[in-house]
Amino acid sequence: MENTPPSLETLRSILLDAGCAAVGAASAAPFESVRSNLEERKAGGMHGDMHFTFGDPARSADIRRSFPWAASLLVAGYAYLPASGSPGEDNPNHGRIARFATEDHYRPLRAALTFAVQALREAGCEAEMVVDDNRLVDRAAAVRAGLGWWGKNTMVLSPASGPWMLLGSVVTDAVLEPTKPMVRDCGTCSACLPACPTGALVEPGVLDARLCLAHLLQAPGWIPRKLRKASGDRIYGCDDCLDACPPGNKLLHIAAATPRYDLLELLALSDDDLLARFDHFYVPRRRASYLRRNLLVALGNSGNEAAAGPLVDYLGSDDPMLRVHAAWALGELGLERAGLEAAVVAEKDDDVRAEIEAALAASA
Ligand code: B12
Repeated sequence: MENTPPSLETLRSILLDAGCAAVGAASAAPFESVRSNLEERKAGGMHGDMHFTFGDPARSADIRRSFPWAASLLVAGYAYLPASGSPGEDNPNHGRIARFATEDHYRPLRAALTFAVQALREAGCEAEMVVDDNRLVDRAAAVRAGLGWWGKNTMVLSPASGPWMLLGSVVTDAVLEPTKPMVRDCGTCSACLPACPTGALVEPGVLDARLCLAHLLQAPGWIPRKLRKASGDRIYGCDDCLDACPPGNKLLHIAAATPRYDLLELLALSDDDLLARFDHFYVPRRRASYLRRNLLVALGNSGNEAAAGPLVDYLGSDDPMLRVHAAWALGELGLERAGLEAAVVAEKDDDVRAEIEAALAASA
């Protein structure tokens, strides 16, 4: 077995040939400010009860706690904005999915990183792929490896791909020559801050996940009533702070329009089919009801009267969360007052009843 690790140039070629847009290397030393940032966000409740990297900040900010042999991080960015593709027909019954999730863009990123892992292992090195994993804050690795800079929307922005880049790393014991971090920032631009529909970017570079639609649409539980309208036609994810970001926005002019998805058609799928249709989404405990909840809210915002029948059916659901969101949607649409009135009388759960009453008040 050969003992010289492949050079960064060799690894870069492997990753670029496999479709990555940007590659760099960095030391695997701990990320001190990341740990304190994670702890501060958590202490202030801004993590919105997420675990992920917030579960154990000391571990997520120091990759050597997971891989004691780690010397370097080889970091890659995969630009996922599609240059072509046909947008679905735009009508009020259609919803959208954030661009990172219209298909499984992590798959090609992981495939590319696997080639780099193989090259390192063939040279006798330790190498493990870490992508969207709780053991590493991917953006911190990317900034240190010179792939981009911290944007005020908290995204890592790259000169060529703006915020439209997924990130992943290979942790290795090979000592790779570090790439120079980018000396760049957003300057006076803060277009993303007012663009957030819920004001979740509370300061430049600071996101309160309790308000972030991308978080709420993938979190368990009820979507807070005051944020449901702002959720608009979203089914999963939110791109507003990326769309508004000039390095992101300029690329939208040359990209395909995002596909649209028929809300009623999706709602009619069985749990298994709905989960299979979006098997690359993060869905808590793989419960299809969280996707249904999002569809109900989008229908409430659709203005589509054809939603009335299916929504009334959901007033009789065994799942209190679905009764609540169906009632809200009917209230917003101003439809089926009689159905809502009957549901108030039948409802045994106090919290759900309060929501149905609010829906009746909204539809009055
Ligand atoms: C938890 C998580 C979320 C949460 C919280 C996001 C957040 N901002 O923290 C939720 C569910 C809301 C989310 C949403 C999205 N996510 Co996400 N998410 C993650 C995850 C798993 C961990 C992120 C994390 O640890 N955050 C912790 C906090 C502390 O980090 P931070 O907010 O980035 O904070 C940094 C800045 O504030 C900076 N900073 C501190 N002070 C200051 C001051 C200024 C002025 C500035 C500019 C910066 C700055 O330092 C902090 C770090 O120390 C990573 C995957 C991973 N394992 O890393 C993906 C990841 C960050 N997500 C990603 C994506 C694509 C998204 C979405 C775009 C998806 C979508 N379209 O719906 C949205 C974007 C929303 C947004 N503006 O962040 C990509 C980002 C790629 C990129 N180019 O940046 C990642 C890296 C996944 C991946 N492997 O590609 N995500």
